[in-house]
Amino acid sequence: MAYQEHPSHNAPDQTGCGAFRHDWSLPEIEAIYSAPLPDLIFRAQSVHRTHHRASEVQGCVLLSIKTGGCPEDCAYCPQSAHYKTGVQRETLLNVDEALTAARNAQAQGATRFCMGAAWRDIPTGEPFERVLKMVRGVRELGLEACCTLGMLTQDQADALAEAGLTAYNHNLDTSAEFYGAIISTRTYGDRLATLERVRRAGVTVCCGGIIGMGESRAERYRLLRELSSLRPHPESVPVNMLVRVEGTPLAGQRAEDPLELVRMIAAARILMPASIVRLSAGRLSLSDEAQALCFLAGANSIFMGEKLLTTPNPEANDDRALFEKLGMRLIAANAASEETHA
Ligand code: SAM
Ligand code: DTB
Ligand code: SF4
Repeated sequence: MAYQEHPSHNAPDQTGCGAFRHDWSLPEIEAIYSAPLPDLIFRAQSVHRTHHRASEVQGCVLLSIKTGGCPEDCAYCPQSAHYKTGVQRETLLNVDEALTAARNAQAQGATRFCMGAAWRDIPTGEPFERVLKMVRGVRELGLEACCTLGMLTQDQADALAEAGLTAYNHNLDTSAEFYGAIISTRTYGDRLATLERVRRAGVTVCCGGIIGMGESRAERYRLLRELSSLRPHPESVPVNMLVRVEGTPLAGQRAEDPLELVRMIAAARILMPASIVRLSAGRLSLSDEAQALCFLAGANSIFMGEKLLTTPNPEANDDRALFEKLGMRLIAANAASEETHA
């Protein structure tokens, strides 16, 4: 039987009471995540093809607009001021620098431009006004604009919405239970409160996590339950594999099995059918075959370009060759902005 492809690649559950479930139980999530791999992939593909075009991937490019010196102590992060990682502290970029990078991203085929700042929370005054100008400029280019700037107030969320921000990235990273082992300078509740403000402002939510930090599968089930209980589901769900950076407390973690990443992506796809699932940090440590499995599992977005925020990412040529080999393509610009505001 030929699977029907959904005309809209992402039709978010805007009401929160649509066809999508927000009450997945831990035993159900465990059964999905730990199913025999062929069964898991088949189920993920079936869901994927109902809501997305299976051979298309959204290209996003990241830019660190304010690097290093972050007061938070996230154990995975090279930008935390608590660790000596060699990342130099820099001031906020100017608007022209950001927009030049956005134009380059567009020329590379990206349809979303994501700007990240190593802030605990967004400062007020000129720096925030500058970020708003960046957002307006990115939108004027015809790109989706995403920001990840730490915690924000309702007024800041509303101002970002007003500037045309498409999405705000704010990850839960792991389960509430494991959170304290990774971050001590803020709580899970702080994170959820920011997500709530983003939602209330009418900006779409980009929220996911990291695997490979020493968490058990049970912690991943809890993260997946948390993400899928958000109403509506986050429109995009980044799944990162830990990039082990020298100087961070997690530098000595053992390398995660790529098949765990495949399972995590497949489970996210099944639990949150219409969301964009982004194969995020960690691609450099994956073979072409492992990345292909991630796409089979339902990943339909990647970060392109040689750099994530501070760590390396596959070269543009390598990604081009990979897509060619897989017969897959980037979502074209005019089809990409269907991630509507909720
Ligand atoms: N300061 C903001 C915040 O924490 O929301 C934005 C920037 S922060 C770098 C964005 C996300 O990048 C984190 O939530 C985390 O999921 C991911 N990240 C950071 N360092 C990572 C690493 N070494 N490996 C994988 N993901 C990482
Ligand atoms: C996300 O979930 N992953 C991206 C993006 N959102 C901001 C960031 C990955 C950062 C990896 C470490 C670095 O390059 O500094
Ligand atoms: Fe700061 Fe974000 Fe890095 Fe945490 S993840 S240290 S909040 S930049």
